Amino acid sequence: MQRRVFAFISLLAAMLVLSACTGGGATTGTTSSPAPAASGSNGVQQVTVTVGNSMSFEPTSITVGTGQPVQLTLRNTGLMPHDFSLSDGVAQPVHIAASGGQTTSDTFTIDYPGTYAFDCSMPGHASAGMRGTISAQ
Ligand SMILES: [Cu+2]
Repeated sequence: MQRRVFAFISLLAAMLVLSACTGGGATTGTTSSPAPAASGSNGVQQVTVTVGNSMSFEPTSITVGTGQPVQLTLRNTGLMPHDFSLSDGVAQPVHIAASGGQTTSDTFTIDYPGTYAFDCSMPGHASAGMRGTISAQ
């Protein structure tokens, strides 16, 4: 019995070493684990926020994983310029600007769990309703 257990453990160890050598196991059969709300390669979370002429963000609340890169795409369907500005929860302030009809994206990471406010820094836009929250879990 002892021998069998030992053999099993060494088999496990060998498998561990093997999977470590294949570099992250991206191609191994662990696809059943549920992905976070966003998808993408290398654990980058893809989030799209739409802005337009209605002085609001869609969606107004975003949930991401803590410590995982977020690629945020700002899609501006309106006529005037807007931006996504986030200064809390990130190492460096995030400022993603898109002029009318444009789509821009940038990547950032929220290092600590929490709920942080973002807004549009164009004069008057935040007070007109262009604010939202991003929660890192
Ligand atoms: Cu705006």
